[in-house]
Amino acid sequence: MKKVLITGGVGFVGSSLANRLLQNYIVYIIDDLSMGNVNNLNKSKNIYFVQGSVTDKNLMTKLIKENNFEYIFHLAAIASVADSVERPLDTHKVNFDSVLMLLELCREYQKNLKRLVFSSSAAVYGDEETLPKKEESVIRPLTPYAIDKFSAEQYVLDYYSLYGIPTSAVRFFNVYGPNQNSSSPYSGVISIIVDNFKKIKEGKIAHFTIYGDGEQSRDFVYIEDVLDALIIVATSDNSLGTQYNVGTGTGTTLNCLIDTVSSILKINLPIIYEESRAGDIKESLADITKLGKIGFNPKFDIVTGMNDYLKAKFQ
Ligand code: UD2
Repeated sequence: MKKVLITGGVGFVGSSLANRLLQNYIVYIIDDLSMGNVNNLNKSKNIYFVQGSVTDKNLMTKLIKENNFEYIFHLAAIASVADSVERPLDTHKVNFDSVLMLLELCREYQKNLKRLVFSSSAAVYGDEETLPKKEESVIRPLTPYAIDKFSAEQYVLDYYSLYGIPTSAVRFFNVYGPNQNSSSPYSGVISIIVDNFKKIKEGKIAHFTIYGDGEQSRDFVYIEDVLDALIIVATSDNSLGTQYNVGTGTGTTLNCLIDTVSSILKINLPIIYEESRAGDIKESLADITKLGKIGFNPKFDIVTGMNDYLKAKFQ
Protein backbone atom coordinates (compact mmCIF):
# COMPACT_ATOMS: atom_id res chain seq x y z
CA MET A 1 0.00 0.00 0.00
CA LYS A 2 1.07 3.56 -0.64
CA LYS A 3 1.97 5.93 2.16
CA VAL A 4 0.48 9.22 3.31
CA LEU A 5 1.95 11.51 5.98
CA ILE A 6 -0.33 13.59 8.16
CA THR A 7 1.40 16.03 10.51
CA GLY A 8 -0.83 16.91 13.44
CA GLY A 9 -2.51 13.61 12.69
CA VAL A 10 -4.19 13.07 16.04
CA GLY A 11 -5.70 16.56 16.13
CA PHE A 12 -9.25 17.24 15.09
CA VAL A 13 -8.87 17.56 11.32
CA GLY A 14 -5.79 15.30 11.10
CA SER A 15 -7.34 12.35 12.90
CA SER A 16 -10.57 12.62 10.92
CA LEU A 17 -8.52 12.59 7.72
CA ALA A 18 -6.40 9.64 8.94
CA ASN A 19 -9.53 7.65 9.75
CA ARG A 20 -10.84 8.24 6.25
CA LEU A 21 -7.57 7.49 4.43
CA LEU A 22 -6.54 4.36 6.29
CA GLN A 23 -8.77 2.20 4.09
CA ASN A 24 -6.48 2.84 1.15
CA TYR A 25 -3.16 3.98 2.58
CA ILE A 26 -0.58 3.32 5.25
CA VAL A 27 -1.07 6.50 7.22
CA TYR A 28 2.03 7.91 8.94
CA ILE A 29 1.25 10.38 11.66
CA ILE A 30 3.51 12.74 13.52
CA ASP A 31 2.01 14.59 16.47
CA ASP A 32 3.35 15.89 19.77
CA LEU A 33 -0.01 15.33 21.51
CA SER A 34 -0.17 18.99 22.54
CA MET A 35 -3.82 19.28 21.47
CA GLY A 36 -4.93 16.00 19.98
CA ASN A 37 -5.66 12.63 21.46
CA VAL A 38 -4.64 9.22 20.08
CA ASN A 39 -8.12 7.97 20.97
CA ASN A 40 -9.36 10.07 18.05
CA LEU A 41 -7.81 7.46 15.76
CA ASN A 42 -9.59 4.30 14.74
CA LYS A 43 -7.72 1.12 15.63
CA SER A 44 -5.95 0.00 12.47
CA LYS A 45 -2.78 -1.77 11.47
CA ASN A 46 -2.48 0.82 8.70
CA ILE A 47 -1.62 3.61 11.14
CA TYR A 48 2.00 4.30 12.03
CA PHE A 49 2.17 6.84 14.83
CA VAL A 50 5.30 8.86 15.64
CA GLN A 51 5.14 10.96 18.78
CA GLY A 52 7.20 14.09 18.30
CA SER A 53 7.28 17.64 17.08
CA VAL A 54 7.32 18.83 13.48
CA THR A 55 10.01 21.26 14.66
CA ASP A 56 12.38 18.35 15.46
CA LYS A 57 14.77 18.41 12.53
CA ASN A 58 16.34 15.00 13.13
CA LEU A 59 12.99 13.30 13.51
CA MET A 60 11.50 14.99 10.45
CA THR A 61 14.59 14.29 8.34
CA LYS A 62 14.45 10.59 9.24
CA LEU A 63 10.75 10.39 8.47
CA ILE A 64 10.99 12.15 5.11
CA LYS A 65 14.27 10.50 4.08
CA GLU A 66 13.19 6.95 4.86
CA ASN A 67 9.72 6.96 3.31
CA ASN A 68 8.21 7.67 -0.06
CA PHE A 69 4.96 9.49 0.52
CA GLU A 70 2.32 9.86 -2.12
CA TYR A 71 0.66 12.70 -0.21
CA ILE A 72 1.66 14.89 2.72
CA PHE A 73 -0.95 16.88 4.65
CA HIS A 74 0.74 19.44 6.89
CA LEU A 75 -1.92 20.07 9.52
CA ALA A 76 0.30 20.44 12.60
CA ALA A 77 0.02 23.90 14.11
CA ILE A 78 -0.56 25.79 17.30
CA ALA A 79 -4.16 26.49 16.45
CA SER A 80 -4.86 29.09 19.07
CA VAL A 81 -4.70 32.68 17.87
CA ALA A 82 -4.58 33.81 21.51
CA ASP A 83 -1.53 31.61 22.13
CA SER A 84 0.24 33.16 19.16
CA VAL A 85 -0.33 36.62 20.62
CA GLU A 86 1.04 35.48 24.00
CA ARG A 87 4.01 33.55 22.59
CA PRO A 88 4.87 34.78 19.07
CA LEU A 89 8.35 33.26 19.00
CA ASP A 90 7.30 29.77 20.15
CA THR A 91 4.28 29.61 17.89
CA HIS A 92 6.35 30.85 14.93
CA LYS A 93 8.60 27.78 15.25
CA VAL A 94 5.65 25.46 14.82
CA ASN A 95 3.46 27.49 12.49
CA PHE A 96 6.16 28.79 10.17
CA ASP A 97 9.64 27.26 10.65
CA SER A 98 8.35 23.68 10.47
CA VAL A 99 6.75 24.41 7.10
CA LEU A 100 9.90 25.77 5.53
CA MET A 101 11.88 22.84 6.91
CA LEU A 102 9.35 20.37 5.53
CA LEU A 103 9.50 22.03 2.11
CA GLU A 104 13.28 21.75 2.08
CA LEU A 105 13.12 18.10 3.12
CA CYS A 106 10.63 17.40 0.34
CA ARG A 107 12.89 19.18 -2.15
CA GLU A 108 15.73 16.93 -1.13
CA TYR A 109 14.11 13.56 -0.55
CA GLN A 110 10.54 13.25 -1.86
CA LYS A 111 10.99 12.57 -5.54
CA ASN A 112 7.64 10.79 -6.06
CA LEU A 113 5.42 13.07 -4.01
CA LYS A 114 2.10 13.77 -5.71
CA ARG A 115 1.06 16.60 -3.39
CA LEU A 116 1.88 18.49 -0.23
CA VAL A 117 -1.25 20.19 1.10
CA PHE A 118 -0.78 22.96 3.66
CA SER A 119 -3.54 24.05 5.99
CA SER A 120 -3.85 27.80 6.11
CA SER A 121 -6.67 29.81 7.62
CA ALA A 122 -9.36 32.37 6.93
CA ALA A 123 -7.48 34.39 9.55
CA VAL A 124 -5.25 35.67 6.70
CA TYR A 125 -8.13 37.95 5.57
CA GLY A 126 -8.24 39.76 8.91
CA ASP A 127 -10.80 42.49 9.45
CA GLU A 128 -11.17 43.98 5.99
CA GLU A 129 -14.93 44.12 5.60
CA THR A 130 -15.68 43.08 2.02
CA LEU A 131 -17.58 39.78 1.93
CA PRO A 132 -17.60 37.02 0.84
CA LYS A 133 -13.85 36.42 0.85
CA LYS A 134 -12.34 35.32 -2.45
CA GLU A 135 -8.84 33.89 -2.55
CA GLU A 136 -7.62 37.13 -4.11
CA SER A 137 -9.41 39.38 -1.58
CA VAL A 138 -7.39 41.81 0.50
CA ILE A 139 -5.08 39.98 2.91
CA ARG A 140 -4.74 41.62 6.28
CA PRO A 141 -3.20 39.23 8.81
CA LEU A 142 -3.56 40.80 12.26
CA THR A 143 -1.96 38.30 14.61
CA PRO A 144 1.26 36.23 14.70
CA TYR A 145 -0.94 33.22 13.90
CA ALA A 146 -2.35 34.83 10.77
CA ILE A 147 1.00 36.25 9.66
CA ASP A 148 2.64 32.82 10.01
CA LYS A 149 -0.20 31.11 8.16
CA PHE A 150 -0.01 33.57 5.29
CA SER A 151 3.74 33.56 4.96
CA ALA A 152 3.98 29.77 5.24
CA GLU A 153 1.24 29.46 2.62
CA GLN A 154 3.14 31.73 0.25
CA TYR A 155 6.32 29.68 0.69
CA VAL A 156 4.39 26.48 0.08
CA LEU A 157 2.95 27.79 -3.18
CA ASP A 158 6.27 29.31 -4.25
CA TYR A 159 7.96 25.93 -3.89
CA TYR A 160 5.81 24.78 -6.78
CA SER A 161 6.70 27.70 -9.05
CA LEU A 162 10.37 27.82 -8.02
CA TYR A 163 11.26 24.16 -7.63
CA GLY A 164 8.36 22.16 -9.04
CA ILE A 165 7.43 20.65 -5.65
CA PRO A 166 3.74 19.75 -6.05
CA THR A 167 1.99 21.88 -3.46
CA SER A 168 -1.42 23.35 -2.66
CA ALA A 169 -2.91 25.22 0.28
CA VAL A 170 -6.34 25.44 1.87
CA ARG A 171 -7.74 28.28 3.94
CA PHE A 172 -10.09 26.78 6.49
CA PHE A 173 -13.06 28.79 7.65
CA ASN A 174 -14.76 27.59 10.88
CA VAL A 175 -14.46 23.82 10.88
CA TYR A 176 -16.65 21.82 13.28
CA GLY A 177 -17.36 18.20 14.04
CA PRO A 178 -16.84 15.33 16.48
CA ASN A 179 -13.31 15.09 17.97
CA GLN A 180 -12.88 18.85 18.09
CA ASN A 181 -11.20 19.66 21.41
CA SER A 182 -13.44 21.93 23.50
CA SER A 183 -11.11 22.46 26.44
CA SER A 184 -9.97 26.03 25.83
CA PRO A 185 -12.07 29.23 25.76
CA TYR A 186 -10.61 29.67 22.25
CA SER A 187 -11.73 26.25 21.04
CA GLY A 188 -14.19 26.27 18.17
CA VAL A 189 -17.41 27.84 19.42
CA ILE A 190 -19.53 24.88 18.28
CA SER A 191 -17.54 22.42 20.39
CA ILE A 192 -18.04 24.66 23.44
CA ILE A 193 -21.77 24.99 22.79
CA VAL A 194 -22.22 21.24 22.31
CA ASP A 195 -20.28 20.52 25.49
CA ASN A 196 -22.63 22.72 27.47
CA PHE A 197 -25.73 21.14 25.96
CA LYS A 198 -24.25 17.75 26.89
CA LYS A 199 -23.80 18.83 30.51
CA ILE A 200 -27.42 19.92 30.70
CA LYS A 201 -28.59 16.66 29.18
CA GLU A 202 -26.61 14.85 31.88
CA GLY A 203 -28.43 16.86 34.55
CA LYS A 204 -25.50 19.17 35.32
CA ILE A 205 -25.59 22.94 35.56
CA ALA A 206 -24.18 24.74 32.52
CA HIS A 207 -24.48 27.94 30.56
CA PHE A 208 -22.95 29.42 27.46
CA THR A 209 -21.32 32.84 27.33
CA ILE A 210 -21.92 34.82 24.16
CA TYR A 211 -19.31 37.50 23.60
CA GLY A 212 -21.33 40.29 21.97
CA ASP A 213 -24.97 40.09 20.92
CA GLY A 214 -24.81 36.70 19.18
CA GLU A 215 -25.45 38.26 15.79
CA GLN A 216 -21.86 37.70 14.66
CA SER A 217 -21.77 35.13 11.88
CA ARG A 218 -19.32 32.54 10.65
CA ASP A 219 -19.04 30.17 7.72
CA PHE A 220 -19.22 26.90 9.68
CA VAL A 221 -18.04 23.97 7.57
CA TYR A 222 -18.58 20.37 8.64
CA ILE A 223 -15.58 18.06 8.96
CA GLU A 224 -16.86 15.59 6.33
CA ASP A 225 -16.97 18.40 3.76
CA VAL A 226 -13.50 19.53 4.86
CA LEU A 227 -12.15 16.02 4.24
CA ASP A 228 -13.76 15.99 0.79
CA ALA A 229 -12.13 19.36 0.09
CA LEU A 230 -8.69 18.17 1.22
CA ILE A 231 -8.89 15.12 -1.00
CA ILE A 232 -10.13 17.08 -4.02
CA VAL A 233 -7.35 19.66 -3.60
CA ALA A 234 -4.72 16.93 -3.14
CA THR A 235 -5.76 15.04 -6.26
CA SER A 236 -6.74 17.73 -8.76
CA ASP A 237 -4.20 18.75 -11.40
CA ASN A 238 -5.64 22.26 -11.47
CA SER A 239 -4.87 22.90 -7.81
CA LEU A 240 -1.08 22.73 -8.18
CA GLY A 241 0.60 25.82 -6.76
CA THR A 242 -2.58 27.52 -5.63
CA GLN A 243 -4.82 28.01 -2.58
CA TYR A 244 -8.52 27.46 -1.87
CA ASN A 245 -11.06 28.70 0.63
CA VAL A 246 -12.72 25.82 2.44
CA GLY A 247 -16.14 26.83 3.69
CA THR A 248 -19.75 26.42 2.62
CA GLY A 249 -20.51 29.87 1.20
CA THR A 250 -23.24 30.38 3.83
CA GLY A 251 -22.99 32.26 7.12
CA THR A 252 -24.77 31.39 10.37
CA THR A 253 -25.11 33.62 13.41
CA LEU A 254 -24.37 32.30 16.90
CA ASN A 255 -27.99 32.96 17.91
CA CYS A 256 -29.23 30.88 14.99
CA LEU A 257 -26.73 28.15 15.77
CA ILE A 258 -27.90 27.87 19.38
CA ASP A 259 -31.56 27.77 18.26
CA THR A 260 -30.69 24.99 15.80
CA VAL A 261 -29.04 22.84 18.48
CA SER A 262 -31.87 23.60 20.95
CA SER A 263 -34.49 22.44 18.54
CA ILE A 264 -32.60 19.27 17.54
CA LEU A 265 -31.99 18.26 21.17
CA LYS A 266 -35.16 19.84 22.61
CA ILE A 267 -33.05 21.32 25.40
CA ASN A 268 -32.73 24.93 26.48
CA LEU A 269 -29.25 26.32 27.12
CA PRO A 270 -29.02 29.30 29.49
CA ILE A 271 -27.12 32.16 27.88
CA ILE A 272 -25.03 34.88 29.47
CA TYR A 273 -24.04 37.88 27.37
CA GLU A 274 -20.66 39.54 27.83
CA GLU A 275 -18.68 42.22 26.01
CA SER A 276 -17.34 41.28 22.57
CA ARG A 277 -13.84 39.85 22.55
CA ALA A 278 -11.07 42.25 21.55
CA GLY A 279 -10.33 41.81 17.85
CA ASP A 280 -13.44 39.72 17.17
CA ILE A 281 -14.78 40.15 13.68
CA LYS A 282 -18.51 40.53 13.05
CA GLU A 283 -18.86 38.39 9.96
CA SER A 284 -16.79 35.84 8.11
CA LEU A 285 -17.91 34.21 4.90
CA ALA A 286 -16.14 32.25 2.18
CA ASP A 287 -16.61 32.49 -1.54
CA ILE A 288 -16.08 28.88 -2.59
CA THR A 289 -16.39 29.34 -6.36
CA LYS A 290 -12.74 28.43 -6.93
CA LEU A 291 -13.02 25.15 -5.00
CA GLY A 292 -16.31 24.44 -6.75
CA LYS A 293 -14.51 24.58 -10.09
CA ILE A 294 -12.39 21.54 -9.13
CA GLY A 295 -15.43 19.57 -7.98
CA PHE A 296 -16.25 20.63 -4.40
CA ASN A 297 -19.88 20.78 -3.43
CA PRO A 298 -20.55 20.85 0.33
CA LYS A 299 -22.99 18.14 1.42
CA PHE A 300 -23.79 19.52 4.87
CA ASP A 301 -25.53 22.75 5.84
CA ILE A 302 -25.60 23.80 9.50
CA VAL A 303 -28.75 21.74 10.23
CA THR A 304 -27.60 18.47 8.63
CA GLY A 305 -24.06 18.98 9.91
CA MET A 306 -25.24 19.57 13.48
CA ASN A 307 -27.58 16.57 13.28
CA ASP A 308 -24.68 14.34 12.23
CA TYR A 309 -22.36 15.82 14.87
CA LEU A 310 -24.91 15.48 17.69
CA LYS A 311 -25.70 11.90 16.70
CA ALA A 312 -21.99 11.05 17.03
CA LYS A 313 -21.60 13.00 20.29
CA PHE A 314 -24.76 11.85 22.08
CA GLN A 315 -24.98 8.21 21.06
C1 UD2 B 1 -11.63 31.41 13.92
C2 UD2 B 1 -10.56 30.40 14.25
C3 UD2 B 1 -9.29 31.09 14.57
C4 UD2 B 1 -8.91 32.06 13.47
C5 UD2 B 1 -10.07 33.03 13.21
C6 UD2 B 1 -9.80 33.90 12.01
C7 UD2 B 1 -11.61 28.45 15.22
C8 UD2 B 1 -11.85 27.69 16.48
N1 UD2 B 1 -10.95 29.62 15.39
O1 UD2 B 1 -11.91 32.19 15.08
O2 UD2 B 1 -8.26 30.12 14.72
O3 UD2 B 1 -8.59 31.33 12.31
O4 UD2 B 1 -11.24 32.29 12.91
O5 UD2 B 1 -10.82 34.83 11.84
O6 UD2 B 1 -11.95 28.03 14.13
N2 UD2 B 1 -17.68 32.90 21.01
C9 UD2 B 1 -18.58 33.12 22.03
N3 UD2 B 1 -18.48 32.34 23.16
C10 UD2 B 1 -17.53 31.39 23.31
C11 UD2 B 1 -16.61 31.17 22.25
C12 UD2 B 1 -16.72 31.95 21.12
O7 UD2 B 1 -19.46 33.99 21.94
O8 UD2 B 1 -17.49 30.71 24.36
C13 UD2 B 1 -17.80 33.72 19.79
C14 UD2 B 1 -16.51 34.40 19.41
O9 UD2 B 1 -16.35 35.62 20.11
C15 UD2 B 1 -16.71 34.59 17.91
C16 UD2 B 1 -17.55 33.36 17.50
O10 UD2 B 1 -18.10 32.84 18.71
O11 UD2 B 1 -17.46 35.75 17.66
C17 UD2 B 1 -16.72 32.28 16.83
O12 UD2 B 1 -15.63 32.01 17.68
P1 UD2 B 1 -14.53 30.88 17.35
O13 UD2 B 1 -13.47 31.02 18.39
O14 UD2 B 1 -15.16 29.56 17.18
O15 UD2 B 1 -14.00 31.27 15.92
P2 UD2 B 1 -13.40 32.62 15.30
O16 UD2 B 1 -14.11 32.83 14.02
O17 UD2 B 1 -13.40 33.74 16.28
